[in-house]
Amino acid sequence: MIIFVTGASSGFGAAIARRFIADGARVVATARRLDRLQQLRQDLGPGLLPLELDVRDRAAVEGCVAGLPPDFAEVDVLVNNAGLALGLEPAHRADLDQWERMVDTNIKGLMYCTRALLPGMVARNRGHVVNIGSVAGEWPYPGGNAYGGSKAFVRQFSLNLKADLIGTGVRVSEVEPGMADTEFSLVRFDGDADRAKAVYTGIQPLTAQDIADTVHWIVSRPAHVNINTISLMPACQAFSPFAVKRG
Ligand code: NDP
Ligand code: 8X3
Repeated sequence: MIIFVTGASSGFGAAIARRFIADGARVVATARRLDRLQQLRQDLGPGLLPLELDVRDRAAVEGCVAGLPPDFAEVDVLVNNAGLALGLEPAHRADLDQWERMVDTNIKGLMYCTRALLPGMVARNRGHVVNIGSVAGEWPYPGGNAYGGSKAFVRQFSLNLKADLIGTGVRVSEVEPGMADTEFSLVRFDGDADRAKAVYTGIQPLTAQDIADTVHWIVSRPAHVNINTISLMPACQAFSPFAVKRG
């Protein structure tokens, strides 16, 4: 089995790469930080192919997929994991550049990778697209604005992909995690390690391994079973009540 993972240099993506390599799969591990991917290759061996890729670059995505070496070319599983949240400001103060970066990465990057790899899967009558959404795509929270919007796209796009791919042997799944301790908050708060650490202080968040196990379970169901959506949160997380401003 050949797995193509975006955002494999950290967090969920790195854990997903490890999980599938442990199973004997071959993994195309992509991200912008090639040094991290090369370290992963040293740890995990030649079954992992590290490739530098910025998913926002449409031509680079197409070139990367078209140029895969024969041993890694017939991709069975695409895990669209690369993504990020930037900032937690309310919409009227948010940085429009950050909104654009989230759209370019979480939405457009995911579309580019999907569109590049799907034709091969359909032609082989075999494949699986696993998209990493978020609970933020289903439930609003203050400051979630464009991030939550981008993940709502991931949810609906995944369902619509499944509608298009009926009868092709290609499955589509979406995973919607809640709070998980990765570099997510470090990125969201622009490298402010104290602020990022505070997000997970005094709680037991999900781990990258939890998400890797979930993706692995989804992919290893029998071919006639399509897991549409999985939403998971740490036990300590729940939903907000409606906010009511009085006076
Ligand atoms: P990390 O910050 O640890 O990992 C994010 C990964 O995305 C990195 O490998 C990064 O690699 C990659 N990435 C970011 N931008 C690009 C880009 N333009 N091109 C290619 N790769 C990129 O966070 P997580 O592992 O937590 O995040 C993974 C996914 O899970 C994201 O889509 C996130 O939105 C989602 N998620 C996270 C949750 C959490 O609480 N942690 C909860 C719900 C969803 P590099 O910088 O090297 O390019
Ligand atoms: C990340 C999950 O709850 O921090 O997508 O927005 S949350």
